[in-house]
Order: sequence, then structure tokens, then C-alpha cells
Amino acid sequence: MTMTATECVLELYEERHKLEDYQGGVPRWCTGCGDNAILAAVQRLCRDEGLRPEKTVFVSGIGCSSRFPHYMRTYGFHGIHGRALPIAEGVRMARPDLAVFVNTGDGDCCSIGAAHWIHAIRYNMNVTVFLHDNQIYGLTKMQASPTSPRGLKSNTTPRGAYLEALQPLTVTLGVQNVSFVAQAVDWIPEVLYDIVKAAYHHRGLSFVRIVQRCPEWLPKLWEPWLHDPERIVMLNHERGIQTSASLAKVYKNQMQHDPSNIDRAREIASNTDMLPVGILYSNPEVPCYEDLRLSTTPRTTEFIKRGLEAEFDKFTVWPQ
Ligand SMILES: Cc1ncc(C[n+]2csc(CCOP(=O)(O)OP(=O)(O)O)c2C)c(N)n1
Ligand code: SF4
Ligand SMILES: [Mg+2]
Repeated sequence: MTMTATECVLELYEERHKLEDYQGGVPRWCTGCGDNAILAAVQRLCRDEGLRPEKTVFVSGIGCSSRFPHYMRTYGFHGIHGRALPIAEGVRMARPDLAVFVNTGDGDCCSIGAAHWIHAIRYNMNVTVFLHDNQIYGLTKMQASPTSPRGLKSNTTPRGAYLEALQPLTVTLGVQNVSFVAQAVDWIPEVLYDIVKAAYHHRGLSFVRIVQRCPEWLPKLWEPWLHDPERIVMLNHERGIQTSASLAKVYKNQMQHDPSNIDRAREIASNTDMLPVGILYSNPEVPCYEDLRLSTTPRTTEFIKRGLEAEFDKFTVWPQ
């Protein structure tokens, strides 16, 4: 069927979505919660990339941050505590045509979900993961998480947390098949957006740790970094992201870092004296699990029906 020019224009017009088309329920997060900034960046990404709401899924676990899918007008799955990653992998395996995102908290990902986190990195499925790291269990009212700083007083550590904080970047960079690791902070929206965009475009599992402020339970935690921008190191590279000239006037600590260099990425991540912001590592050549699997097992309707029948036949009770 041939189309007239007007019909073509109309069709293109229908495909374009406005920001409001991605906005779901009104967020119930506290005023000043860093989750609001992450939501704004992600909704902007969806609009700019023209993601089709019916072809986009946000999967989460449990926590304040895990309320994220409710605030998107796309498909969503508010899952089980710690289980966002395996749910997202299941979605991706069954529907490789969908864009799949994960929103997970530091408790959700690094505590109860830690085993899934490690294996998800190794499986390297094409999923964009945002770790909302506020260094505390927010929803359940202030228990220490694995990323809480040593000495932090909380309901479960009234004398202060005894252990050094777990570092999500070094853990992720240590896992076989890691393919994309970045770090953002909620209070630099321009860079947060650039990182979210680079993560979305990466083929494979992209892991973005976002330093997210929780003004309700830890209002002072990030003040030193807010008051002294030189404590932040901006990672720049032509294959990563570039700090704009106006931001570079504020964030003067700039570093050239080639994101294909994993040894340097590990060095940067393990230096806890600085807070690197940018893309630490990116390797699009790492195979994705769904590509390996789906290339050998085509998911046609006929194939699925045959598989199901074979399974049911195993339980058939034949009359004697
Ligand atoms: C199996 C299970 N254990 C414990 C809980 C209670 N719980 C709900 S959210 C949460 C921690 C959330 O912390 P985090 O993932 O950091 O999210 P935040 O609220 O900080 O965004 C806990 C322990 C639960 N819902 N399910
Ligand atoms: S408790 Fe903290 S993490 Fe939860 S909504 Fe409030 S500010 Fe955000
Ligand atoms: Mg948390």
C-alpha cells in the first residue's frame, strides 16, 4: 500500500511522545529525595529516544526507589525484594523486542539481592540497571545497608556501623563479563542525563550507580561534596561523556579516562578518596546471554507449543 505525504507525516506525528506521555502516578517520595532527579532524567530519555511506552518495561524490587515503575507510564513490574534483576532477565529472555530497565536500591541490590547482582553481571543481558544508592534502607525507616559508611548510626547500628562500606563499582568491575559501569550523582542533572543515555545505548547490561540523597534519614551525608565540587572527579573521553564548558567551571577536577581500560577503571573505583562521575568501563563486545541462547533456540510459536506439549506429556497418566 502506498501512502500519501500527509499520511506519512501523520504516522510520524503519532509516533512522537511528549514528556507527559511517560509520566505515571504522582511520586510519593519526600521533597528533595534524589529519586525525583533520577525519574526526571529517565522520563527525558524516554521522550528523547522516542521509546514506545508499550515496548518499554521498568522492573524494580522493594524500597522507596523501587516505587519507580509506578511513576512511569510504561509497562512495569514492582517485584520482590532483591529480585528485580532475575525478573528483568526473564522479561528480556521472553521478549527481546522490549527495552528493559531496572531500578534497585542499595539494600535491594547489594544486600538481599547480592547473589542476583553478581550473576546478572555475568549473564550480561541487555538491561539498563540503575542502582539508587542512598546508603540506607529508606522505606523501612533507616537501617544500615552494605553501602552505609563505617560509623553511621542507624536503627540497626546504634553504636555506628562497624564495617567499611561495600563499593558497588569495584564489586561490579570484578565480575566476569562485566560490560558497562558508570557513576552519577543526583545533583548534577546534566551529567546524570548523559550517563543514563549512554547506559541505554550500550548493548549488554549497563550498571549505573547513582549517588542518591535521602534527606529524610541522612540529610547531611553528602554536604561535603555539595559544598566542595572539587571532591568530584569528572571522567571525560570521546568514547565516554564530556563535561560541558559551563559545568567544567564548577567541577574543575577533570580526568581523561578511556572507558575501554578495565585496569584503570578498577584503580579509579577503588580510590575511595575521590568520587568519580562518568563512564568507568564500557565494552560492547561482551556477548549477551540472550543472543547466545536465542540464536540456537528460535522462539517461534511452533517451537514454544512443541516444548509445552513435550512438558505436559511427561505428566500424562495413561490408563492401564
Ligand atoms: C524478603 C523481604 N525482607 C525484608 C523486607 C523489608 N524491606 C522492604 S524495603 C527494604 C530495604 C529497602 O532499602 P533499599 O533497597 O536501599 O531501598 P530504599 O528504600 O533506600 O530506596 C527492606 C529491608 C521485604 N519487603 N522483603
Ligand atoms: S525516605 Fe529517603 S529515599 Fe525514601 S523517599 Fe524519603 S528521601 Fe527518598
Ligand atoms: Mg537505600
